[in-house]
Amino acid sequence: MLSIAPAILATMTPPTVTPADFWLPIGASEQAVNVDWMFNFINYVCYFFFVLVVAMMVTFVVKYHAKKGTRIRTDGITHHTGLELSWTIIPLLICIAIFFFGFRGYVDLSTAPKNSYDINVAAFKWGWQFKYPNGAQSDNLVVPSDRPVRLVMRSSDVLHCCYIPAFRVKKDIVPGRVSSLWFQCNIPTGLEERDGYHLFCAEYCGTGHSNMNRRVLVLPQAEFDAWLTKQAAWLDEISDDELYFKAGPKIYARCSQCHSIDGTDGLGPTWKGIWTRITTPGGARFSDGKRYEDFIGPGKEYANPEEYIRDSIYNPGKHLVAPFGNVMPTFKGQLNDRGVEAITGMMQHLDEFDAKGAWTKAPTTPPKP
Ligand code: HEC
Ligand SMILES: [Cu+2]
Repeated sequence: MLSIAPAILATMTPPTVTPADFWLPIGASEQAVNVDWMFNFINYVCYFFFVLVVAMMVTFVVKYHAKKGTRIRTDGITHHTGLELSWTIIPLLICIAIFFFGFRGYVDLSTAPKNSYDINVAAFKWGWQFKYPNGAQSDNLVVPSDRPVRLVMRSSDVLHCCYIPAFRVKKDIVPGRVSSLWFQCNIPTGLEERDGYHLFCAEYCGTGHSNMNRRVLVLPQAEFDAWLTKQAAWLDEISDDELYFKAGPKIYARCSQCHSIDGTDGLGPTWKGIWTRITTPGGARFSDGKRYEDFIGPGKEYANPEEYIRDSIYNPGKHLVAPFGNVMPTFKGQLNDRGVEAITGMMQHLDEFDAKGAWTKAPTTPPKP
């Protein structure tokens, strides 16, 4: 008898993980328990009535079907008060229960606890930028475990939707509005990208929609704090001469959905030969008919090519490379001077990188001691 007690206790304290099953992926947030319970409740109600309705239908078809050679007319059927009351009142009670539990869950999901940790989220075509209170930024969402986290979300262009299935949270991000959602996850994942929970944009937002898949990495508070400090200063920790190959590829990951380095034009012009193109007179034309030499050079709009690249990153719409559209988002406030320096350096040394942006000069096998 005694051995059963812990098992009963375990069912009384709600678990913080619900294992994946046929319908739902693993539930890794505190909210998941309630969401899953509601989902399963509605699901079982549906099974019950499906079986009931089909069973009665089959029974009646078999029992009352017209037999060969008989022509029986039934008297007009009036009604059965008891039956009608029960098939009205029972479903009504079930619907009220679903509304009650659903509404309570909705209010809970929409009201973040006061001690939540806020992370700013910018959704854009096509990617995410996660900004932390100390100024750090990241490409995947990194959050502390064992405390509520609130995402404060804005869109810089069209409708996007932040969806983290494992946390059972999902919220539209409407341009011009601030939306928020919150969750608490108590199961750390570590910093390995493949271990993270999926984060999707769940609102079809154009050709690059699928580039918005990211991971949510959950770290215990102390590890999270350490990561945060390091993340805020990551560009400063790299020495000047290593900047273009250590920081360049990481930054390029945010440009690669539009800019290739293998010579194929995408949404934006390929970067293959970009440095030569910009610095050699007679290069590509802009939408307004101008060429690079018309505004790059001493005394002109940009004193040197570096200035032009910097301005292309901060004010992308100013000079449009033909025939491309004005679709590049500004990276003002997201890439600082050192970031621009790193990516400019990468453009000057593109022959040292492979088609995916990995630095090929890196030693592939560690030198023997
Ligand atoms: C959503 C697509 C998109 C993303 C993401 C993007 N760009 Fe662009 N970029 C464009 C387009 C389109 C153009 C051409 C039109 C223009 O000049 O604005 C362009 C032009 C440029 C130019 C001028 C190129 C030239 O040949 O003169 C530079 C430099 C540039 N981008 C840098 C970047 C950097 C650095 C990043 C990443 C940090 C980036 N872009 C991310 C779409 C993008
Ligand atoms: Cu989107």
